[in-house]
Amino acid sequence: MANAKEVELLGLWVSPFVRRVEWALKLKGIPYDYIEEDILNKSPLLLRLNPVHQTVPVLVHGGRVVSESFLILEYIDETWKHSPLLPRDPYERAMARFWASVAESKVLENAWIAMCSEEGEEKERAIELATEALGHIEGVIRGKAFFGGEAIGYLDLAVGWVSLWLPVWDEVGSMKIFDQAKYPATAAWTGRFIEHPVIKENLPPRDKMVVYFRDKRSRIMASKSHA
Ligand SMILES: N[C@@H](CCC(=O)N[C@@H](CS)C(=O)NCC(=O)O)C(=O)O
Repeated sequence: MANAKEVELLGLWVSPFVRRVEWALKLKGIPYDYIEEDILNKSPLLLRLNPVHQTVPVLVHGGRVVSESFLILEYIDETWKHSPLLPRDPYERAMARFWASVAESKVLENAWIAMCSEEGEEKERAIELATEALGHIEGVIRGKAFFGGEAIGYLDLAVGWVSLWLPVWDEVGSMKIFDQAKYPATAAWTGRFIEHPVIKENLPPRDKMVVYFRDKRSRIMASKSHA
């Protein structure tokens, strides 16, 4: 087991990418030091540790640096093997990675685009792509407690943002990608996910999130209209 000095995480309180790494560390009981970043004024430390993407999360373990949240989850799972996140079966592992990447590239990215777009064709198209992909995710969770089976696993952590961030983005973007009536299995799963004690204690406050994303949206809209 690592001691606290061994593991450091550079993060941002409101980031879904950072939270999934924190959830993994907490589920495995790995102590870590958390360093909050100001992504509008990035620290020399962040720029030095993650010069390629300059994004959080960044995990530092015994002086070695890993960036990109999905790669960090894999690194954590391979380094601390107890309470495994990824399934053992190679096919199941491939499927967990496949659906994580679908959720990220189709649901998350399009939900973000939709939230940050004015009413119109671009927004409609993004909503369509996100909802279509969410429909596929609904098929994956149907009949299961968690994507990982009986316990939270890699795919639960990957899709975890749907439980809180997506409803907030829907509110801020005046849209309804996550229609609970349309995706009842996903809705039931978000209820279970959010009630898990580790997750429940490690969620940002919803009201602060709304303020943060409203501001973020305005800034992005303003920069688009000046482009
Ligand atoms: N694909 C990355 C995305 C990370 C990301 O976009 N992080 C945001 C915070 S939510 C960030 O650091 N943004 C700073 C920037 O883009 O300049 C991951 O999964 O780690």
